Amino acid sequence: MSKHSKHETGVRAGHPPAKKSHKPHTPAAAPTSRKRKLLTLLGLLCFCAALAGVTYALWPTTKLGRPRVGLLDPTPLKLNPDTPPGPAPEGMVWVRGGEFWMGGEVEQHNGIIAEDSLPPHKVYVDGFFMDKYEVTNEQWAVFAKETGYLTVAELKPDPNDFTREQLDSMTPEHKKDLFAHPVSLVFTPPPQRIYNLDIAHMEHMWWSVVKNSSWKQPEGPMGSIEGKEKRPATHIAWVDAVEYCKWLSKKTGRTYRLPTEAEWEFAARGGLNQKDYPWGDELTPDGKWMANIWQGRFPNENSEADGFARAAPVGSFPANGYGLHDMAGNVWEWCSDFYRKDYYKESPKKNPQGPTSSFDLLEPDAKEKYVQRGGSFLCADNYCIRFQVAARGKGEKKSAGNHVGFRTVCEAK
Ligand SMILES: [Ca+2]
Ligand SMILES: [Ca+2]
Repeated sequence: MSKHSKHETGVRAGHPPAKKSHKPHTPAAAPTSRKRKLLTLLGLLCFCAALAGVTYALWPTTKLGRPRVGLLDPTPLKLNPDTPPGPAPEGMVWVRGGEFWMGGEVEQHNGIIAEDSLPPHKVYVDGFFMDKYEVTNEQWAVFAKETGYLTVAELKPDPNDFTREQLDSMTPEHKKDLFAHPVSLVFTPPPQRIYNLDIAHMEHMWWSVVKNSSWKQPEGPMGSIEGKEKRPATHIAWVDAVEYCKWLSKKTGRTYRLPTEAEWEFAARGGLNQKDYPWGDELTPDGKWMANIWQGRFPNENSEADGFARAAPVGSFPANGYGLHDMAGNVWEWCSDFYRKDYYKESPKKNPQGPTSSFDLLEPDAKEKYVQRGGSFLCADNYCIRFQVAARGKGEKKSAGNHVGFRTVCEAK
């Protein structure tokens, strides 16, 4: 607004200099005229500053106190009648569907606004059943035992899944070592203090490629999931999650699948309209942590104020309005949609399914990328901050780490 106002003031305050120089006027009149113009200009500037101040004060603001992008819509949401088509499958709740505002302003570190969550746009989704919790180690173990399925993280890496740039950056010894064992990514706090998180590709400072890390050994070969059965299954790639859904569908005769991104966000909002989090606009209402995220300066200091340094047992935090837990934080959750930054500018209003292909300008050579939602236990106020309900994440379909899992939806019959 201020930029526009300055431009308008400039146009009004003077005429083109060439014409001005030809205007006849007395020498005595010139200072008076200039003075009047200066006073007019000053008055206009004061008026604009006052208007900007009033607007800033009245405009809906986010938690960092800056004006939101996009107007809040006070119109009540048009939700579908809350009438499930039948009993909910085990571990699931009915999410009624209806209209909602999808996307919105998402603040990243240093006050940067995430463009891929804009613009806010009205979307309709049909009702569906959804897992109350992220799929757990216990549930994944049943699938693995019955089918013998091995996740991407449990297999040796395939060179075809790497970009040319990634392969070119490796030495022959590095390649030989990397492709000889199953590997996955494990968060490892760096020994040195990281002050600037704005440098590109900083992630390698805290992500370690760890041999034999998988859902069975989320922190690497020294750990196990014994006693962690109720924690979300992690190191799950998109292709792994899809196989789980296929197995569950075949086993039950119903249609289980990953949620679309629109279904996920509708569900995560829990019936609230355009709020920052699944529970409202305040991060810690009454001083209470509502999600498993990171407290302190990422990636060096985690005070664990919410009680967990890594993934927490599912349901350790309160459910949202639809009875869903951990829709913010704990582990990222895969959606069925391809990721594309600008999709919201053209997505259909009814049951959007995502774009027909993926593209990420930051990694143009990357293989197919899919949407992830909700953030994880690694999302902190000074970095990521993608535990906000409109925030989007992404990952290659065969990528995994100890902060990525999923939950399923089941279609109404
Ligand atoms: Ca935590
Ligand atoms: Ca989650």
